[in-house]
Amino acid sequence: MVGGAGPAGGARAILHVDMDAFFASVEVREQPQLRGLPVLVGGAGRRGVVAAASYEARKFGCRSAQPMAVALRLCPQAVVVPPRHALYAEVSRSVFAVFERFSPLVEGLSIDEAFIDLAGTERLWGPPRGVAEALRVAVHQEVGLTCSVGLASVKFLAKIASGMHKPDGLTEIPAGTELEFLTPLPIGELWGVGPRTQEKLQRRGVHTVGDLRRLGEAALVEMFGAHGQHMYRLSLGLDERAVVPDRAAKSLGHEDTYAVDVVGVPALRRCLLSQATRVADRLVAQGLRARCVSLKIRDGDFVTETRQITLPRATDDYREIHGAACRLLEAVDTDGRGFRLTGVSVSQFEAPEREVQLDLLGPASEPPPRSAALQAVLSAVRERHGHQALFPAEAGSERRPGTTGAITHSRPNEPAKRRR
Ligand code: TTP
Ligand code: MG
Ligand code: MG
Repeated sequence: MVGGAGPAGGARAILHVDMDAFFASVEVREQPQLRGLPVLVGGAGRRGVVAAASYEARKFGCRSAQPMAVALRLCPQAVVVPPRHALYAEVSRSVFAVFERFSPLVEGLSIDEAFIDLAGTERLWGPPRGVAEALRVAVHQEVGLTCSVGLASVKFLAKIASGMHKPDGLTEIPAGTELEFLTPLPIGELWGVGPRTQEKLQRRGVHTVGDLRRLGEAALVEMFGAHGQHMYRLSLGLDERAVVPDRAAKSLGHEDTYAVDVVGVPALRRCLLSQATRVADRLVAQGLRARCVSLKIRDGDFVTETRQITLPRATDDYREIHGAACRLLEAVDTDGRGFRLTGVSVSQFEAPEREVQLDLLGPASEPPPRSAALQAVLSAVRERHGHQALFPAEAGSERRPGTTGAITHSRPNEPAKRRR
C-alpha cells in the first residue's frame, strides 16, 4: 500500500520543514549588518509588494503579500531589500540537498518547504524526533539558516505542526494523540477549508475540528459533496496521501486559493500571469522545458475544471505559458462566476540540450529559439528587480493579498493533486 493510512495504520513519520522568513533570512545571512533589524524583501516602487518580512518586521504587522507602502507605514524604519530570486533558488537547492541526506522521500511544496517521509530511516538515523533535531542542526550549520519542523503521522498534521512554533521550532504530534490535538483547532486550520466553507460551517455552529467531527460524515457530504467527506476524514486525522519524491515528479505548477473570489477575465488573466511566471522561473532553475500546459480553475461552489494544451515545442518562457493558459481560460464559462482557485502547471518535460541536438540534426536548422535567450535575460532582470518587475503593465503587478500559494507536483498517469 502506498503511504499507509494515518494514525490507525501506525508507523508513518512525516516531517514538514519550512524555512523561517526565507528570502529575508537569506538576505540577513548575506548582509550580517541587517541581523536584528526589521527587513522587508520586495519591490520598493509605488506598486511594490512584500515578498518576505523578517520576524523583527512582523512585530509591526508586516507580512508577505502586503503592499510595500502599507508595510512601510506600519514600520517606517524597516530596511527594504530588492529580491534576488536566483540566489534564493540556489540556497533552496542547498537546503533540499541536506533534506535528501536524511531520506530519499523528499517532496518539495515550494521554494522553502518540503515533506520528508522518514519511512525506513530509523535503522540509520534512530527515532524520528532525533532525526528532526539533527536535520535542523544540519541546515543551520551547513546553510546558515533556521527552519521550523513539524513531525506527525500524516502530511496535513505535519504541515500544521511546523507552523506552530515558528521561527526555529520543532513540534511533534505523537502517534495516538492526533484526535486530541485536532479537537480544539479552528476549522480554518484544515487543508481545503477556505473562508467560504468556514462561513457555511459556522452558520451550522461548527467552529472547531471537534465540532466538525460531531456534525458527522453524512451531514458534511450533504453540504459539500466529496469535499465534505474529505474534511470529515481530516477531522479524524486521516490523510492517506503519500510523500511523492520530486525525482518522480512529472509535472510542476503553481496554484493559489483566493480569500475573495476572482471575477472577470482580466483579473483571472492577471492571476494566471503570476502563476505562469513562477512556473517559468522553476523551469529555468531546473534547466527544463515543458510541452504541455494545464489550467486548473475552481469556482465558488467548488466546481473544478482542468484543461490542457500541447504546445508545438517545449518552452520555459513565461509568456508562452501564460498565453497557453489564457487560451485555455477562453474555453471556461466565466460569465457570472467567481473563482476561488486558479493554477497553472506544465508537464512533458524536455531538457534543453536535447532540443538543441535535434535542431543540429534537422535540415538547415533555424537559429536557437529567440525566446530562450530572452527568457534568460528576463530571469536576470527579475533577479535584480524582483519577481513582479517584468509583468506587462496592463496585467498589473500586485499579488492579491490574503492568498495562499502552492507548488504542485504529480506523477505520470495520476491527475495533478491538490496540495496546500
Ligand atoms: P513562506 O514560507 O510562506 O514565508 P516565509 O518563509 O517568508 O516566512 P515563514 O517563517 O512564515 O515561513 O514563503 C517562502 C518565501 O516565498 C518567502 O520568503 C518569500 C516567497 N513568497 C512570496 O514571494 N510571496 C508570497 O506571497 C509568499 C507567501 C511568499
Ligand atoms: Mg517559510
Ligand atoms: Mg513556505
